[in-house]
Amino acid sequence: MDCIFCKIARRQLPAKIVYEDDDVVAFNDINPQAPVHVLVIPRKHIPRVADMVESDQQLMGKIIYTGKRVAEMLGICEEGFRLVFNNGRYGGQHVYHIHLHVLGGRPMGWPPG
Ligand code: DGP
Repeated sequence: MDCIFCKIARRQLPAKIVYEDDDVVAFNDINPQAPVHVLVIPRKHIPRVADMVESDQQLMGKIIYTGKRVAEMLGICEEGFRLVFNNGRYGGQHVYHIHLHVLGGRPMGWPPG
């Protein structure tokens, strides 16, 4: 699979991995938008939220739970943090392997751009 996030998950491309298990991998974003900016991905290649199937529900719940655990590990849980899934072109998605952005360490504005 010629996908950069699949390659990071297989350790064929370098990344600063902060957590991994049999299902998910969490690593620092290469272009951080906040003091903490981690991406949580499933090892399974799912391109977009729009491509999820019913049987992906538990895995995607684990992605969110991992985001919360990463926020705890990196000390941003109490102040607050943001979880984002960009989906498709208008949603601002650039890498077509589903990923959860975990952003924190500064106050976030709303609405997003
Ligand atoms: P999105 O726009 O939602 O598809 O976010 C993709 C994110 O992936 C973006 O914040 C930058 C990050 N990114 C892209 N390529 C790499 C890479 O090779 N390594 C790492 N660590 N992050 C990457």
